Amino acid sequence: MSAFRLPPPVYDLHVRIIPLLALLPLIAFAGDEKPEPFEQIRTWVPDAKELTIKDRGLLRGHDDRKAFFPDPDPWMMPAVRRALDKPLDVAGEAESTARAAVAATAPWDVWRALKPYKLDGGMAALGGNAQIEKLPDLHPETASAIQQIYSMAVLAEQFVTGALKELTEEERAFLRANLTQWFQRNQPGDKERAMKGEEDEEGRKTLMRCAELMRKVDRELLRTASYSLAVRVKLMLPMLRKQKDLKPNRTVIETPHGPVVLRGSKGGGGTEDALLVIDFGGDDEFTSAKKPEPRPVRIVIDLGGDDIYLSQSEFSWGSALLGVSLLVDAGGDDDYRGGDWSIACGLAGHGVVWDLEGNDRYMGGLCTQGVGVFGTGMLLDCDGNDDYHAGVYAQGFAGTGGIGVIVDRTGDDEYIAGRDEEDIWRRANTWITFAQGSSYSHRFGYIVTEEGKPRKWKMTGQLAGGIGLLIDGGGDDRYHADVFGQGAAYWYSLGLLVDLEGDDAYRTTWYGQGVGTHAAVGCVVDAGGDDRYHSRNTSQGCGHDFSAGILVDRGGNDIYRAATLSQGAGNAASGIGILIDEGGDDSYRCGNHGWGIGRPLKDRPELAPYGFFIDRGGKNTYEGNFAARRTRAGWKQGERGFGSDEGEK
Ligand SMILES: [Ca+2]
Ligand SMILES: [Ca+2]
Ligand SMILES: [Ca+2]
Ligand SMILES: [Ca+2]
Repeated sequence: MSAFRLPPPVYDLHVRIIPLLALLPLIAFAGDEKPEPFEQIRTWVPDAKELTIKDRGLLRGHDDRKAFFPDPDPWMMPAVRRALDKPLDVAGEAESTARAAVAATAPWDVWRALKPYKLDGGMAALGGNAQIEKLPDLHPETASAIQQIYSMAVLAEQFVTGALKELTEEERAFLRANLTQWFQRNQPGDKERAMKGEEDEEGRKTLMRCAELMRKVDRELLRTASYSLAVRVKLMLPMLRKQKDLKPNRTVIETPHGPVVLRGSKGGGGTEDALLVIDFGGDDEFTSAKKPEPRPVRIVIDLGGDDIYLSQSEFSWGSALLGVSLLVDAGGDDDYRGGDWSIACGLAGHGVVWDLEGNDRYMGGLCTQGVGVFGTGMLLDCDGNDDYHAGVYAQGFAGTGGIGVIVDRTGDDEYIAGRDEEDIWRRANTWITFAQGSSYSHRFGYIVTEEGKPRKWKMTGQLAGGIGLLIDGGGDDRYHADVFGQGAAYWYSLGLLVDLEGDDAYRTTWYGQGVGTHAAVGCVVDAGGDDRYHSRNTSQGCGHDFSAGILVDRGGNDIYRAATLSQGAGNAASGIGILIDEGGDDSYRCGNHGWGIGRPLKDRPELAPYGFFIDRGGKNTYEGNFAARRTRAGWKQGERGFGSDEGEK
């Protein structure tokens, strides 16, 4: 299928280029008490309705509203709806959630920390009494732990079977064959066909049928399967470690539910396609099968050593399609070499990677490293300086009905995404990334041309998106994405990046660093350190078209660089853009349309956008077209652009 996945450029260019607006001085503060930054915004715009995306004409203009927007939309995540209702609350909730998440040392605690975002339901089950008939000679506690993990795996398999029981064989096969079309690379000719007004109708119908079928899946039961496994394995880790070394380097025990593989402490290679793999140490190479069995449950536990995890197939290494998968690596510097749909990826299922120690390297292509669609993908890295490299739709990314999350607790980490999917819509040599706390979903349709020129996007259907989170605790980190990344969301989605400490560097090109586009909310919170933010366009606290984009930096001497429509910019109908810097000596450069500006659409003036810029102190410098016009008391650009800088002048 060749799908026109990405937004056409015409919609973005629909914005009227407005002349430089008169900048009026504004009396900002009445007393000595400084209100909280978001309170400050509320004093600027006392009408709460103006500061919500909801009820502001969002769905007007669509010919067949009921067909496209079922009410209630079964795939609208409650937290996405809440963010669109109250965008000013998003940053605070993201930060407190992140603080709880980095305090977590195991997946269950991360799920609990993510409570504000996750769907209700699902629990950790206690039961399960299946036994492996013949275990080799092991420390008695280790043998008991293996039995308990096995019995939980069998129970989890029953949960998965129960979750899918309303689907016929044909429907299951359809989902299995087609769900990965949810996100795929553009095909040659896609853009040309879209420009000619040809819709990929078959692609739309396939995805809509998948979404229909997914409504028959008991996703609460799938969550229960995943939670139960994670809790059981965590409890059993100390007992597994009682077996200090294991001599036979490979023992395979066949069970009615698939092979159980015990790997010795010497290290070595091996292709694995099992229900349960436990490695007792040594430097190992784990290779996924080229054509693995479609197992509903997979568990891999590595107790130590520097390991390589090699993907030869989709849904390998803590990744699942219509099932659950858990990879626990308890020690060593590990090298995860994933492909597409691998490494902590859940598609209509749950995929979890829990790495406890060491400096690790994660590599992958599309849909990798904390990706959830109709389920969750969680990558919890507890320690070390880690490198994350991916192509597209990755690193804390979600699609319809999903949550995708990376929680990296500490260390100097590097997150790099790109050079995989060329951005055919904007400019050559830029890359679609949708990574590092981002979410995206489908707005199907085609481009309508008039006199040979693209004019508008004709929508033929839609599916709401999910919630993508990247949460990083301590350390000096580097974030590098390109087009759509770093707290970026598109179409009824929420994208969040929270970095709690250290001197960090952020780089994107377009739609990055706290950006929402077309009915979505994106937010970055950096809670400390001297940081650098580089982007070009529609970034750094920018809300475009019924969206909010928020960038909050809580302190340190920071550098902000952008070309246009950034640093507190609202664009098109009902966009809300917010940049808040709470202290330090900062340097701002924005060529155009920044520092608190709302750029309205010519034909929808009643849905005017807002832009807010607040710097709470320090000695700040500005470069850009508006540099000379700021005043100590604050400033205003047009009717709906507000700025203030309380620092030294
Ligand atoms: Ca290891
Ligand atoms: Ca780390
Ligand atoms: Ca950091
Ligand atoms: Ca900072």
